[in-house]
Amino acid sequence: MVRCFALLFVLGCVNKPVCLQSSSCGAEQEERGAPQGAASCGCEKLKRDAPAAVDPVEDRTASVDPAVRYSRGANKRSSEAQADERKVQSKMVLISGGEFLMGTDNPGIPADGEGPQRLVHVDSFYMDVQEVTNRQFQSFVNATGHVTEAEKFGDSFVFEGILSEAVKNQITQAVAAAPWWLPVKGANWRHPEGPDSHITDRLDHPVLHVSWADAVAYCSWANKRLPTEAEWEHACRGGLKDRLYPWGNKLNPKGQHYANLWQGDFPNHNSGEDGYIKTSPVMSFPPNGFGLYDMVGNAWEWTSDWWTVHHTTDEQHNPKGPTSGTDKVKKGGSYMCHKSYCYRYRCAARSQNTPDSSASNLGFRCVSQEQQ
Ligand SMILES: *[C@@H]1O[C@H](CO)[C@@H](O)[C@H](O)[C@H]1NC(C)=O
Ligand SMILES: [Ca+2]
Ligand SMILES: [Ca+2]
Repeated sequence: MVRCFALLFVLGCVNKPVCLQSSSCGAEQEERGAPQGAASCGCEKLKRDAPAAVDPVEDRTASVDPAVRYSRGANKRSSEAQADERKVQSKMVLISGGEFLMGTDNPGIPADGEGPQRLVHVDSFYMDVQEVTNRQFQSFVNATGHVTEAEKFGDSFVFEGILSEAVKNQITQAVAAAPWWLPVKGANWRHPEGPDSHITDRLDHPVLHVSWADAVAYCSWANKRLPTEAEWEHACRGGLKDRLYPWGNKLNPKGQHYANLWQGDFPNHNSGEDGYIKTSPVMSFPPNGFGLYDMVGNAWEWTSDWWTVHHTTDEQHNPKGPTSGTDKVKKGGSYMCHKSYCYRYRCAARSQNTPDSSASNLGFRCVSQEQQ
């Protein structure tokens, strides 16, 4: 039976939460009882089916702490292989700690909990200058045999506008309220638009279709970790105070594009004025003041924080977000973001997905406390 996409998906790129309900899911939902959140259409999540949908034998990441499973020590590899892996790892830069103003008092999307603006202190850390690429993720998978959640589930969400006709024609589950997101069988990091696509011509693009756990597993293997939201936002701001974007307040200073976003009429027409209608090779746009590339645009980036829209104005030191939750925070927006639908390519902007979500516009980068 076709696995039902239980319904809820955060359009990372839609101002108003929209319920994505698979039209073919009705019968199955009823068998399983009321679908969570459907009544309120609280559709902030791309929500997978119950974990039972995953073969427990295959679900290796769930039972073993990824930090143990994928630590360098746990994987016996030749020093030559390890040297090769280091070569493909991202360069990191030191992000000096200190106080910064997190969030904004002029929220572009108030419902996202962008405010209030608050004083936050973060300690120094190192950050990947780039989003983790397909090549880097491949080197991790080669070394560890990691199987991503999208591969285990057998499908992932892909933006309709980048699918081939052949793949589109095979999709029977129409998504009612936001037809541009389609659950595609066989879509995963190796096949970003489904079985007839591949990554050999985009090894330097951000890896996509990775769940939160996949991202954590990669960073742990590399002796790194995901950034907290506060670290990510401090890094995004690049030393500027109270600005919208990593480079300032103007979207296109001097007519130049500073990020891979959407130009045109979402979701029907992407003019690709910035050079890319899908992802771009990492580091194709100018870095911010800290030397970080693609902090906004290209791929959304997972952070380690659980999602909440309520923030204290008391000064925080190294805040890590709530201790539990249902969704993880993602930052930065993607190549699908346009002001009309997804004004989320700002440092203060934020969105969320369930940790097992994966999609054709969601990736990550890692940080570490020590220099690698
Ligand atoms: C991973 O393994 C495949 C198959 O051996 C190889 O072609 C590829 O170059 C490897 N990738 C990396 C990044 O080491
Ligand atoms: Ca673009
Ligand atoms: Ca990004």
